[in-house]
Amino acid sequence: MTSVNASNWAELLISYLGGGAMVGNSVKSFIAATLMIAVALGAGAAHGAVLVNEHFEGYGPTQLNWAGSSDLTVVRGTVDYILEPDFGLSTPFGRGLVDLDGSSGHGGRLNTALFSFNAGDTVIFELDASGNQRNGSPDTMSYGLIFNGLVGIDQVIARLPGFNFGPDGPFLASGLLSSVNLAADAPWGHYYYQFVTYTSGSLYATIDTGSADNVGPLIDNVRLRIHAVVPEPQTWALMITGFGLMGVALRRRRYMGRLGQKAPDLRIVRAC
Ligand SMILES: [Ca+2]
Ligand SMILES: [Ca+2]
Repeated sequence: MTSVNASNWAELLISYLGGGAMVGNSVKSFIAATLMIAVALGAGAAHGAVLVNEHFEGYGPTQLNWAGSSDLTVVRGTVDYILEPDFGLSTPFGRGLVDLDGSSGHGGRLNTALFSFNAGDTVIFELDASGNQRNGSPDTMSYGLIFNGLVGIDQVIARLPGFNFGPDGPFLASGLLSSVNLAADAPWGHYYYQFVTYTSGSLYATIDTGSADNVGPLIDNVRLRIHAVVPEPQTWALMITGFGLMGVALRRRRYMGRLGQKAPDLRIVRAC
């Protein structure tokens, strides 16, 4: 079973690392404007990037106290790389998986590298995880993203077995972390975060466990993506038209002002 306290989920999202704060409605319009400007300035930078796509395949036989991969570095404790069916463990995704609690009595933590993002980017972090499959005691697993200071995020979605959050926001947050308690027989499930940034910054993803008996949660399919916002061609046409009309309106207003007359509305200006 996955144990999550729904009532304080939002609180967990925005303040787990401290310093989080809700953004008031009055600021939302400013945020929207900032996002719009960011989108406009982002022209030509259209791209999407899969930064981490680790399925734990192709690393050979089982390696206890594994050194990690180029995408996921062991930064604390140890993890085991498992090639099924060793130890009776299995994954529905290929044959390779990772036991977050290695063979040293110190559960492991895996981090990705640090990646930068721009305002308006969409960030998606996800992984699959199961209980330890060895009739051991339940294990905690924490996973999420750590920011380089306070970052503005919006449209936050969090999905995990039996629980859905969002989309909600905006929030100022220094990270998004979830901690779940996985029973030994908890089946493979999907753990997912998605949000849009409205400030630039950098982040890394982290996965760890509090397990310390060499029998920990199992993980597979760790993915991190950051997609730049790419306005559709018709959106660009609309924005350019909008800017053009604003210019016309301003010029018209100045002209009419000199004549001492009330400026007409935009629709009349267009008719000129
Ligand atoms: Ca795999
Ligand atoms: Ca182990």
